[in-house]
Amino acid sequence: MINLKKDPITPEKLYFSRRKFLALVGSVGLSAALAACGVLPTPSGFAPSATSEPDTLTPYDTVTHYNNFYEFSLQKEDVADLATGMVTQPWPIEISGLVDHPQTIDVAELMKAYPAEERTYRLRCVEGWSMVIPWNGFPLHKLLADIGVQEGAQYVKFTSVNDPSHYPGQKDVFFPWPYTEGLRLDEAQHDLTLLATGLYGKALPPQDGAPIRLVVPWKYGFKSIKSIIKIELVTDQPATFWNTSAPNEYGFYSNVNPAVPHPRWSQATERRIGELGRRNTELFNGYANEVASLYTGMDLEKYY
Ligand SMILES: Nc1nc2c(c(=O)[nH]1)N[C@H]1C(S)=C(S)[C@@H](COP(=O)(O)O)O[C@H]1N2
Ligand SMILES: [Mo]
Repeated sequence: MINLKKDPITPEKLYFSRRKFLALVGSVGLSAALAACGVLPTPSGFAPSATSEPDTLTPYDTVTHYNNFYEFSLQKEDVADLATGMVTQPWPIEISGLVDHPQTIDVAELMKAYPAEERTYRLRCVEGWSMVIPWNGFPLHKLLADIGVQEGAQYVKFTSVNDPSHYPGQKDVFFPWPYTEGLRLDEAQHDLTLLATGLYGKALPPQDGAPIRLVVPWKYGFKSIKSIIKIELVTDQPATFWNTSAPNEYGFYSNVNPAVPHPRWSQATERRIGELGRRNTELFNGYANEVASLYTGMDLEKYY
């Protein structure tokens, strides 16, 4: 466990050597990857050579220079530069709606209340690429428990920054700013659902959603909303940025599912950034053991 306050700068090397150690003693990640390559069908047609390499961390430099953050730019390589100088302190977050203790609290206070854990997650973008990122943060359920979720709350709605004078991408009137996202309450309460405040043991860089962003590893990357300013407990399924922009392309659930193609792209395979071939995409991004029970009896093609 990494406490960001005590250890703000942990060299990447430490993570790589620790990773190697975990692999030697048989980490969950490694055994899961090996099991998967035993059961996956042989890639057909469009998949040149789906690799079954175990997960390795995506280098820090890649994680911080290949970003989707439309508030800044649609160009992934441009976001890091444009986000330099983003002011992330102070950063009050409004927590409201159907809660016992509505309040506005600064991220610094949240970080004191909930010491950061290290969680390495695969991130699968709907565009067909993926990364493996060591996040630091705390599970959302801890905050929800303390804030007191009231009877009747069924969804959690998240809202990002909203200020076209600071975020040039917000001048693009095509999009329904601010960026919003939502989770069903049980998804929000799942232990995998993280509020991330760091990566690689360092404070979250602006381009990755400083100072606090969501990470929901079994869903497409766009559910992992960056630079959150509001968390609301609501009764009705909230409108989301992508579902509002293109409802036929982006559903509310957005669970990673190789069997349900996006209208413009197959989702069967993915390119792990830094690798040559393509990998087979796994149902729920490989987290089925943990989350499949949330969707028992649901038609995943209808609720895409
Ligand atoms: N506010 C906001 N959050 C966002 C986005 C965005 O444009 N704005 N892009 C999403 C998409 S499409 C992806 S794939 C991930 C990318 O996170 P990363 O740049 O840290 O890898 O952030 C998600 N969160
Ligand atoms: Mo994405």
